[in-house]
Amino acid sequence: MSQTPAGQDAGTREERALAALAQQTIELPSWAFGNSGTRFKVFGQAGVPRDPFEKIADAAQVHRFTGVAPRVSLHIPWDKVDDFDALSAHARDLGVSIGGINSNLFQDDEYMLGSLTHPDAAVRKKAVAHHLECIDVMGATGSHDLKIWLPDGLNYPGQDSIRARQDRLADSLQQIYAALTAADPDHRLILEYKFFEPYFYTMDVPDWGTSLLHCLALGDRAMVVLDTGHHAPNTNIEFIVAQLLRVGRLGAFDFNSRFYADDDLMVGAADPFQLFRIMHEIVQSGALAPDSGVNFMLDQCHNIEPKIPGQIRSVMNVQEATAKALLVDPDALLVAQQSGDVLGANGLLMDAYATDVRPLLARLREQQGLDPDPLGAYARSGYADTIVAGRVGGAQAGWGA
Ligand code: LRH
Ligand code: MN
Ligand code: MN
Repeated sequence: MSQTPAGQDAGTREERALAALAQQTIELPSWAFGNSGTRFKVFGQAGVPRDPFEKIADAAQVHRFTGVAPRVSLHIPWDKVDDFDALSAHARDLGVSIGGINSNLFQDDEYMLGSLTHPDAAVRKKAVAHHLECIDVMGATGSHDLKIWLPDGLNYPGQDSIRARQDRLADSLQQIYAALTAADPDHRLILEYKFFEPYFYTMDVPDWGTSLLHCLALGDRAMVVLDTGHHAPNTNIEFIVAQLLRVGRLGAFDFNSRFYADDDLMVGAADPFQLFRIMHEIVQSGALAPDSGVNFMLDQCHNIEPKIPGQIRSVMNVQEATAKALLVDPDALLVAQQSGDVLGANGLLMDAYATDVRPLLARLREQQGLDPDPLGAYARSGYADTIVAGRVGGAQAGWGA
């Protein structure tokens, strides 16, 4: 066992890391299991789910082989079913549960000029009513989080009043929040931001500051969602993480990775070092604890890679970044930081990042009675052949469905 100068014993740190990793959970998006693509082409894959029941069955496979993905987020109306009680019972039977409920404000013709911010009160009313429906789905499925991504925005200066749209948004959100907390005071409204797309002059919730201001006005059950693909290039995302954790308003992540825009690629694929830096802030703030209120969700689309292995790989990438962050020696880091040891402090992070944590994660899986190689175990299970043989005419993830 190695010993760092002022810090914990490395062996002890590994044991603590294992204990923390055993508690970590990652939520999967139902839409990752359907066909998806770019606006140029959707490549259909054999065996993809034909309905929400089959999406949950596939998500349960990710949990079966990783042991850390016990919840599935739904997107309404993509995952609308006649009987949500039956859907959640189906999830339970497969060893998973329903996570966040995502509303959808980007597919109706009436929303061309906005939804919760639309100048016409009748359109805003329709958008608010959709959330009341989502709140009912939460009741039926046992979900705690209503997740809102607002696709509203403007393409041209002068097109509408930026300020009036904020006022309308505040009013619409207030109505939704009141209904949500009346249904259950513990339920949360989590508000996602995105700096561009589908509008390009301005979005109505373009950044974490705007999201936070609305959350602060709503109340303490309103939190910010940070989608890692929703920032301008080179944005220091871990700074935002630290800032939101400081004020107790980081509700959830939508993890994915990007090279250019909102690419929705597998998390940790484009920039594993960024993911490590984010997880370092999480670990330092104690936000990895299951009761911290931070929900670690994936929001990805597997356009060319197989869906279930794509999700397994993503879960493993989050686990690897987390494990590395847990190996940073907090005591030695504090000493280095307080004594102005710039290189020493940075070196502690880089040493942790350079550690091969795959053996540690293999140990974790063995402790949990799992195969140490989730991707290999899934491939050997024969599940992929079963769904290819059994399902014909799979559904699209969302757009164009
Ligand atoms: C928007 C977004 C949001 C949606 C999802 C499908 O870009 O990140 O979270 O709900 O994609
Ligand atoms: Mn998202
Ligand atoms: Mn997105």
